[in-house]
Amino acid sequence: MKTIYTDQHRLRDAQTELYGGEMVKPFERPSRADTVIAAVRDSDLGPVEAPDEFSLDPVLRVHDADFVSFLESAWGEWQETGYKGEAIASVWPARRMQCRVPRFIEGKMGYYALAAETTITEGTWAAALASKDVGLTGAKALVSGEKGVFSLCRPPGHHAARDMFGGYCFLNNAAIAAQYLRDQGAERVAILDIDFHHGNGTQDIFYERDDVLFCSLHGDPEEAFPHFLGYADEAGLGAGIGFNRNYPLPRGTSFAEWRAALEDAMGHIRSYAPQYLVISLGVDTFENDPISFFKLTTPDYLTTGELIGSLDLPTLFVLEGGYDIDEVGLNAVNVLKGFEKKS
Ligand code: OKP
Ligand code: ZN
Repeated sequence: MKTIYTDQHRLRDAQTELYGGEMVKPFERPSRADTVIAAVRDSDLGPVEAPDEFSLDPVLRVHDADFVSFLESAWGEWQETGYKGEAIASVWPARRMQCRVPRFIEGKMGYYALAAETTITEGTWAAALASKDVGLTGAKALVSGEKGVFSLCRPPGHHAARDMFGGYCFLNNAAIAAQYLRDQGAERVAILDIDFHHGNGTQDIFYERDDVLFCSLHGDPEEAFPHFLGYADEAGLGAGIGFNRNYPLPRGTSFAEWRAALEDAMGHIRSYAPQYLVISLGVDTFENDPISFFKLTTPDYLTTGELIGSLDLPTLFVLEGGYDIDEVGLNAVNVLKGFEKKS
């Protein structure tokens, strides 16, 4: 299968992440994508191609215009204040306060942020734009008849909601790609999110819709980020009832337990009979991931790819998380290899 990649991802190179009360070097760093592209090149997976450039139109199909303008101007506005550090949210419209967008950047940061760990920096917007191009180019290749494509997106996207950034995400690459597939004529698209964290942004975007099925396997929000979404009883709303499925799983979840949830989700995807499948491919389910608590091993990713391949659907893999820098490449490529073996 083709891999879509650009080194524009390097423009997202934040120096700080708020973690455990300290400012640390971000877990979501450029070397992640370096490891993944190196593993792709070392494998016999197929060619690596540069993305096409898309306008903001496909972005505005899933994100609010005011949010997109905010992302575009946030770093400039932060600099104008004279603050020395990276742009970071520190105040929120909490319970019983007003959900209005204030004028000053510090207030805007809190309005549009869903968490404080993710800063906005000089190249963040350019990198986020390039990342969505990587996703859209993969989707376009599927429309042209490719069976499987890997969009090596960075920064990731699945926490980005209609009007919120955070969890290392700015634009929701998988959601933008899925909507693009709908707009190219597909009646039904399924998104399967196998990143360790709940894809709250993707869920938010499609929650009231029956034309995009969203299934997510993740660490139980009682214990894992993003903490305030991802429970099993979130089934969708209005027309979307029954088209959102969450599989929160406990600390220490093994591959056997994770696989049972995956197969249940796959059953629902099969009955939905989508024209395309989008996989939010995070490999932070790995046993040695520094910020997660599942116990998947490197060979398990091959099996995961084979299982996904057995659905026999045109499939777009969109990279999300995975923070064990040494193994993220091999683990992600194993999913793709397993898929190719089976499909
Ligand atoms: C992004 B993606 C852990 C704090 C976690 C943010 C995690 C964002 C994950 N104690 N903070 O889904 O891989
Ligand atoms: Zn994750």
